[in-house]
Amino acid sequence: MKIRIVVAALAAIGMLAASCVADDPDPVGDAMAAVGEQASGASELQPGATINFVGDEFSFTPMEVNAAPGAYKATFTNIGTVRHDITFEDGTKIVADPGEAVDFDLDIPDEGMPFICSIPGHADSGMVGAIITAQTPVELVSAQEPAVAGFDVVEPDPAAPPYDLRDPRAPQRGEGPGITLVAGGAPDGGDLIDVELEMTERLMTVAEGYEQAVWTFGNTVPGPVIRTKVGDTVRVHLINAPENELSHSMDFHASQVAWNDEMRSIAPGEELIYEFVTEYAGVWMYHCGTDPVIHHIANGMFGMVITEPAEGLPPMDDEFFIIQHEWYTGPQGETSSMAKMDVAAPAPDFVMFNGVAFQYLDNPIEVETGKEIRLFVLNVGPSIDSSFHIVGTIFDSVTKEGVHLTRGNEGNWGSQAVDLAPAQGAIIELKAAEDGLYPFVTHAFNFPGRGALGLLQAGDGVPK
Ligand SMILES: [Cu+2]
Repeated sequence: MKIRIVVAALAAIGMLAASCVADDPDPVGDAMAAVGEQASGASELQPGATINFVGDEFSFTPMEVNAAPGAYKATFTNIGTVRHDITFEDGTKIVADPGEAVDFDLDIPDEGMPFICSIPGHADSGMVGAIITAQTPVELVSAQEPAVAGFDVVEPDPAAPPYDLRDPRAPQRGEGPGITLVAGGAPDGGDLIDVELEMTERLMTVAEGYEQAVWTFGNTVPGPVIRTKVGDTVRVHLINAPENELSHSMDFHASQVAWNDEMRSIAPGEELIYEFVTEYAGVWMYHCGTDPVIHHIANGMFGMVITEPAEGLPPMDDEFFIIQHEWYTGPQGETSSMAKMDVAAPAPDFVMFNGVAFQYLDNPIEVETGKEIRLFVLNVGPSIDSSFHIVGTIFDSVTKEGVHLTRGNEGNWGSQAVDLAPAQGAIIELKAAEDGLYPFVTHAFNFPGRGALGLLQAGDGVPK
């Protein structure tokens, strides 16, 4: 039932018409009609028949096929907007891009067999099914129901590679990997920030002893910080690496563009140009918006755009960026757990700054005593609020989501913690009053012990 509603809704807004094969005027209708015929035929399919499977975000139709053991023809049609596969227990794996229908041979064993979409997150989101025969054991049939029990504990692996420390210094405008500032190079005569951004899938140590299969912008988690000024044109050449397994996309919160144009998903090997003019100042999130969005964000596909006012921010010696996010640990060497992150009350295994739990506790960020420093802080979630606080300091200048607390204001008001819901950002200024250590945390205090704890070190870190 669910699939029909989703298909009808997508067809109504024209998405499927735009993304499906051009030479079939009604690919969705045709695929669904084939499935419908199958369902209305004999209750148990016989060898030699053709079995039609349809996949989309995120289900198979049918979820259950009753068939006698034997050899069949089969077709897998992807009517969704991202790549899917149908993978059977015997190892048969058929991949179909959006709008594609793939014919294949299928041997059904005596006891039947389950099938899933093997793309990370897709089975957890509902892409599971089974071929049932008369001999299928009852416990295997019931095993198709999604598990609701607790999650497995993932043990640390002493052999996991050490993590790569992320340099927290904020880049200057036009600075960073793949980023070029072309003065006067924009179509409107303004400055152009040119960004070459490849989306990759790789292994990364996200906490000591925990190596995960992450998805990235620019091969790092978080992706590169892109710094601009109001009025700049940002031209991003987005590449989905050909060796990747998944479709990906980009959503710049700093931009105002149509969701189904620049933000569309692209398959491995595809590229697109995402161009926008930065009209508003702020600390903006960017992220992959491909379904399931929560998994693509949580598995590493996020980053920060800093847009300064047209006249620029007052210069400051020390500027850093801090991005808070959650990690829902999957098995060692695999992606984060979609099942863990997608519950109503999520319990992340780690909450961390700039991609790795505790990295700035192990490697304190050095600042100068008594000098004002500037932090660009962003919470990318995907689901949990941050209360950003630095022990032993008071924030005297805060610009959060367009609201400004000014240093030296009448009454001398200050700020102790900046509340950032997922996708909110702020510029925070403060100073370390004396030599020593200043821990920074989210003041939601169940999380510093899970990784959201770093240190600012003023002077040599030793109080005088
Ligand atoms: Cu993605």
